[in-house]
Amino acid sequence: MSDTSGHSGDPAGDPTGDLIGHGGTHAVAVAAAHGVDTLFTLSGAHVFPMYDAAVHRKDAGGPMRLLDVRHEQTAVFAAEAMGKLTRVPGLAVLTAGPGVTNGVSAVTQARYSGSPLVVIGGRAPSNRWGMGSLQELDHPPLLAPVTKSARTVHRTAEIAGAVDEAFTLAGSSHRGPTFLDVPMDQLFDSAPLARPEVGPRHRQEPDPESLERVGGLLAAATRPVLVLGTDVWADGAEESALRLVEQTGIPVVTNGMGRGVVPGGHPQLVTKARSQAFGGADLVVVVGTPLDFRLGYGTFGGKDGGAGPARVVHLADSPGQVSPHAELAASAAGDLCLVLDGVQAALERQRRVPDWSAWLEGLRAAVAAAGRRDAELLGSQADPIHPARIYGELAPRLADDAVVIGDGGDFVSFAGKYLEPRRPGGWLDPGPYGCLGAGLGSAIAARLARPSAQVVLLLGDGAAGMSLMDVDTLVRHDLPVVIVCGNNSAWGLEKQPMRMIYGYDVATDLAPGTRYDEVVRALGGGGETVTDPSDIGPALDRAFAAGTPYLVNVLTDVDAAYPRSTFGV
Ligand SMILES: Cc1ncc(C[n+]2csc(CCOP(=O)(O)OP(=O)(O)O)c2C)c(N)n1
Ligand SMILES: [Mg+2]
Repeated sequence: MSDTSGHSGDPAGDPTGDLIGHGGTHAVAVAAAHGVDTLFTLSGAHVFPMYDAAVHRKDAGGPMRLLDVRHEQTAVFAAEAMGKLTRVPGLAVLTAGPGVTNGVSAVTQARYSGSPLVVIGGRAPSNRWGMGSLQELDHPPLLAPVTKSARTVHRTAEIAGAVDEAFTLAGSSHRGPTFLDVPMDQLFDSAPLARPEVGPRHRQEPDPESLERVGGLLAAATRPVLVLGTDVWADGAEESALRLVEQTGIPVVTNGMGRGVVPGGHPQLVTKARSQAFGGADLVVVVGTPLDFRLGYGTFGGKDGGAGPARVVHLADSPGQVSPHAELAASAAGDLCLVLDGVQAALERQRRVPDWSAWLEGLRAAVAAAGRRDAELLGSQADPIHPARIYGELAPRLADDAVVIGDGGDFVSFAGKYLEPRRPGGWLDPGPYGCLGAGLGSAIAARLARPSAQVVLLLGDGAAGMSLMDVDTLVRHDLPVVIVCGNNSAWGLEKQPMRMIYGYDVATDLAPGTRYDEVVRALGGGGETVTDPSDIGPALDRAFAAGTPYLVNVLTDVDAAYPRSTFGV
């Protein structure tokens, strides 16, 4: 790398004691103060000072890692995944115009998933604004609807404060993406840097009366279910949640990054019997996830011998997250550690000590029956391969701290059904925005965030086409990842619904037997194609041992559709 001496990010002392540096120096110093260790990007001159600052960083911690990718959406998906896994906002830096617009879907995904993320965009220089300089686009109006804040920083001296605000806002409940862009002339220009103080995260206190009411509802319930979602993990409330679960004996269903808070195999985890649990419940307490299509929009109950609908309680990390459309018996908002501990204390103050053991036993029997039904497909000898067989082979090979990433349609739905994480913070799915293409970015971030853990990326063959070129990034940065491609030569999750609605399908077929493993080999990784179910296990073993990015391309049965009861609308 050559030293661009005229633009060095080396902060120099000045007589006032402040550091002087270009705008990139300011932004990188503040990001580092917020705990960022990696800057995800794809090269563009508008943002060169950010790179210069990262490589020449001299303050505590040394250079910041630059992770350069092959498509800006991968940079943003990687930064989003970094935010989810580490609970420190991820940072993506995108060049002006097309760099920023290429990142918009991933920013939107972060918005819907409540992922802490900061995106810094380049911007055409202010001294040429309106004259038609290269890639001149006013980004904030495009980004505003999908971010917590989107603004332009007009002066070098304002960059540090603006970046500090962007990180604080992105990392505060309810978390999400923030965006700022800096005109090129201001980013290259120098000014004294006054470092902002990074304070501890504000923890919002929930209203005690609301918690008391939730305690009362729980004490009165005979068939309650607790749902734990992504924000339980994001708020660091996994221990509070598990304590509440184990001390009360309540049955639990998890979703999103709530998966693993109650470890797979735990006697109170009834996700495998969720339709019996939700159908038979008289009270459903939903924590840290919206009452969206994944939870029947917050309507539960009514299936237990004519019993009415269940009462619903929504506990959220912030008031704006309490779903307005559902009829709620109670709700509370605030830091979820405080909320969950507060609910437990409120329940302990109730005179009635509920006993839900019979209700739990019934659900456990349903879980066991579901497990017996699953076992058949997990061991399927079918030819072509049934996708479930892949999970029958993968599950016993996963360590407790494995990070599992899903990017695809039916293939990922099967993963959700058959894989139950044993620890929280290791499950990355697309969340309610459902954007295909996050896979390689998420895998890059997972490898960096959890250097010694298994990282397994589950890719539909359709989804593979959206980010597979970034295997090149894994290879260049020496980031080994196991990739399993469920190759049914179709956009399967669309093929089946279209057949159901019209009796035929179009635009849902992909080429049969495509050698996605050869793509990975061509990019410097390894891989193989599997057509016989008994070859899946040994292929996975080779993938875990490879020490390079390795894709196991499993040709599966296109007609083995996921048994879906909802299409999400
Ligand atoms: C960016 C984006 N484009 C389109 C869709 C619609 N979509 C949802 S699932 C799916 C099919 C995915 O196919 P594949 O990855 O091969 O998985 P399969 O369902 O075949 O297992 C499509 C096209 C989407 N969710 N996101
Ligand atoms: Mg497919």
